Amino acid sequence: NFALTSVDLSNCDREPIHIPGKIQSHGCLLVLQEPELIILQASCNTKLFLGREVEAVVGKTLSQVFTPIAFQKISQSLKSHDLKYSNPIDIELTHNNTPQQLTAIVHRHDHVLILELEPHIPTQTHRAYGIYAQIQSSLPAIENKNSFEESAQFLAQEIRQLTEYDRVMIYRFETDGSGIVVAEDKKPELEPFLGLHYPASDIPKQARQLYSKNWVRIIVNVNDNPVAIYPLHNPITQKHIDLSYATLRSVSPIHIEYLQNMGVSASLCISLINDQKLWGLIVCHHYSPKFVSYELRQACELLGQFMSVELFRQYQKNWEAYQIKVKKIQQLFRQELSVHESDLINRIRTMIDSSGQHLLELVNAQGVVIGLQGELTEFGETLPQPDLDDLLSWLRSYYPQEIFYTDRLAEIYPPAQNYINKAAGLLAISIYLDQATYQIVWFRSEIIQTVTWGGNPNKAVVIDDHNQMRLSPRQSFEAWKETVSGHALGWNELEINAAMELRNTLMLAVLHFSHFALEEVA
Ligand code: BLA
Repeated sequence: NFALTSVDLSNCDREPIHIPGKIQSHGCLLVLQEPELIILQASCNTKLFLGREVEAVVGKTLSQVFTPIAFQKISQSLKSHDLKYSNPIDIELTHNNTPQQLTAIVHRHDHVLILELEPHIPTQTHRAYGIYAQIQSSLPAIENKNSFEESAQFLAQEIRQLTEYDRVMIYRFETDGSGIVVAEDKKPELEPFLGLHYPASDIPKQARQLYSKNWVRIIVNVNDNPVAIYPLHNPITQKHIDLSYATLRSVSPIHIEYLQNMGVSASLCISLINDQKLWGLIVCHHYSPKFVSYELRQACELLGQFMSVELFRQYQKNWEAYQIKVKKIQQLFRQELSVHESDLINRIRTMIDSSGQHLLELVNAQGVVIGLQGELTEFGETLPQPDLDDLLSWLRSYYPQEIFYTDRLAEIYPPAQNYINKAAGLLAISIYLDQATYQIVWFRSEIIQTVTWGGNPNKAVVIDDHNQMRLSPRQSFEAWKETVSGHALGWNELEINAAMELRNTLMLAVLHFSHFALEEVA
C-alpha cells in the first residue's frame, strides 16, 4: 500500500506505521470480536503459543483455543470498566503437555478487542515490588534538583537503574521538530551522545503523533523476523488492523535499519508529555536483544509521566530566567542611550564598552562586533579577525535586511571556513539611516553537531523489492554521524526576538538623535 515513487523527506511522514500488518515475534496477537470473542485475525506464530496453526485458530472462539482457566481469567478482566486496570493478566496455556506461563495484555480499539500474549518473566515480576518503592523515592527527589539538566540526568539514571538498558537518553524536541540529547546515563565504555542534535526527519511526524497517543514502545530485537497477521485484512472492516496501541506492533523497517546502523539491538522508548504535547522522549538502547516485562514498562511510563511535568516546568523556568535577563539588559541599554548628549556614536560605544558582556548574554553569543559608520568595536573571544571588515561589508551587500542569521556561515561565505571554530554561526542586525550604517553582528563558535539529514551526503536512495525508490536512513552510522565542521548551535526564536528588540531600541535612539540634532541646528 505504501508506494514511494519520489524521493524526498516527506516520504518519511507518509509511512503508515500504525498498520504494519505484522508484529514482533516475541509475542502472539489475537484480534477478537466481542462479545462472543471470535478470533478474527491472529499472528502466524500461534503454533508456538497455542499449539495450533493460525488457520486452525482463526474463526474459533477464544474459549476453544484457551484453557478454561485462562479463558475465565480473560473474560473476567474484560468486565472491568477500564481495561487498563486489567492488565497484565497472568495466564498459563498448555500445549504438548507443557505448561507455558504468559502475560496477556488486552485493549479495545477500532471496534475490536486486541489480545496480546507476551513471555512471562517471573524475576522481573518479582522485582516489580521494588519498582514502586523506587518510584516513590524518586518523585520527591526530582523536586530537589536545581535545574532542568540536573533533573533530566536524574531521570535517565533512574530509568537505567530500573531497566538495566545499556544506554538511557532524554531527548528533547525543539520547535522545528529536531531534537537534542539533553541527558544520558550509559555503560562507561559507550561513546556519548549527550549534546548531539538530530534532524526532525529522524522521528517523522506520524511517529511523533503516535507517540503522543501511545506512550511506551519496545523493540525487542532489531534482527527479528516480524510475524504477519492472518488474514491481513480484518474480515469486518476490510482494513489492516490498527496497531497504534498494541505493544507488539512491528516497527517501521526504516527505523529498524536506523537502529542497525547505530549498532543497537533493542530499544525502549517512553513519551514525555506535558499538557497533551509530546516534548521529549526517554530513549533506551541495548546492544543485545532485550525484553522487559509489561509491569516494568508501565513503571517507566509512570515515572516518565510524573517527572515529565516537573521537568517541563523546570525547562520553562530556564526560558523565563532568560527572558527576565533580556528585559533587564534591554532596559539598561535604553537608559544609556536615552541620555541626551552630543555624540550618539560615542554613546553607543561607551555602552558597548561598559556592557559588552550583556550584549553577548542577550543572545547567548561568544563574540560580538559593532560597526558604526565604518568603525568597528569588538567584544568577546570568538572573533574572526582580521576579516571583520570584509565580513561586515559582505553582509551589507548580500544580506542588508534588518536581521539576518545563519548557523553555518561558511556555506554562504566561504572565507569563514578559515575561522569556523570562532564564527560558525552569525546573527546580525543592521540599521541604515541618513546614509549611515549601524551593524551589530554576533558570533557563535562551532559545535560538534551531526549532519542534518536533509543535507547529508550519505543520504541513500535504495530500490526496494517492489522496484520502488525509497529513502533509506544512513547506511553506516559512523558515516552518518560524521560530524560536520561549520555548524553552530541554531539561533532560537527568543534570541532572534531579543536581537530584534535591541535593533528597535537602537533605531529609536538613532531617530531620536537625528531629531535632537535637527532641533539643535534649527
Ligand atoms: C522512530 N526515530 C524513531 C524513534 C527514535 C528515533 C527515538 C522512536 C522509536 C524507538 O526507537 O523506540 C530517533 N533514536 C533516534 C534519535 C536518536 C536515537 C534521533 O537514539 C539519537 C540518539 N528515521 C530516519 C529517517 C526516517 C526515519 C530519514 O532517520 C524516514 C525516512 C523514520 N523513525 C522513523 C520512523 C519511526 C522512527 C518511521 C517510527 C518507528 C515506529 O514506531 O514504527
